[in-house]
Amino acid sequence: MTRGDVFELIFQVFLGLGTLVGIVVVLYIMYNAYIYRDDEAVDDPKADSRPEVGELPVGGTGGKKLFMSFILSAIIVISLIVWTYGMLLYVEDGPGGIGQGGDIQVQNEEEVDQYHDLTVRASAFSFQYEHNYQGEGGGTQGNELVIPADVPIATNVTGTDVWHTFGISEFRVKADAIPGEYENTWFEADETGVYDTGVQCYELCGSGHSGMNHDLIVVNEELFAAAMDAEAPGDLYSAVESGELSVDATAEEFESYMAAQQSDDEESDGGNNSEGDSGDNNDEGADSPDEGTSNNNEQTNESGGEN
Ligand SMILES: [Cu+2]
Repeated sequence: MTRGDVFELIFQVFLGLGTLVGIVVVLYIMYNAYIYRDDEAVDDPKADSRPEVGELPVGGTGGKKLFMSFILSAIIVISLIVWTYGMLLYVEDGPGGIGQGGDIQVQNEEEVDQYHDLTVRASAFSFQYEHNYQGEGGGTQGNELVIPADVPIATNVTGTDVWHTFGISEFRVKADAIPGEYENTWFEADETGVYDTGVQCYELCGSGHSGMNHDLIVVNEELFAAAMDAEAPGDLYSAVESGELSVDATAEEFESYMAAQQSDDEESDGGNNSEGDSGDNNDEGADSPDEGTSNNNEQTNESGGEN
């Protein structure tokens, strides 16, 4: 159950019970208003039980109804409190306790490793994030956060300069990023997709605060595992962000994307110079090939000099 599911359920239960209690109370009021109505034409069927001004209405049965309504309300309210509190504890602890009860502590990175298969350490600093995937295949990412769907993710949040707050409103998670403190929490994404400005800073932290929001990419578990195996969550992020891979792509599609990327890199490394040269020569060399060549050399020299 995701954090969103919990809050949705709490909302539904309160709405349902509130509606039910409201209907019962309103109907009972209307019923009483009808049978105790002031009408000469009808006999007063409740003459004996009609309450007097200043008296506690006993309903003719020694206060039984009053007592019952009090007990019933108490049962409803107390069970709501107990149940809701339990649900909120689940929100803090997470499935299997990976949320660590929202503990705030000072700890080192080795301890973070032990939490769960996937722990993301989010470090906020003015005015960026650094996302560190703990565990096998992990590594450090910049602002780019890509996660698998339907996997509870342990999150450990800290800050390195001023106070920030790491938050993903879509998945109802928020944790303060305070220098020297590590706040544990968790969240789970139930749907794949690209969430525009999904990761935001929720603490006014300085002039760059409004720019501290970044897309969150949620992919299927298989695709994410493939990216972790290749130690390339960053490549997966940019592949999805640029539209070259869908969030529901398969591991094979990711592998062929990576292979294509690599051969592209090799091609551009090896072929850039010759391509560039021939292009320039064709354009400029139509009138006078010598001029074109000398221009090229000048440009090369200039840029070399600047560097
Ligand atoms: Cu901020």
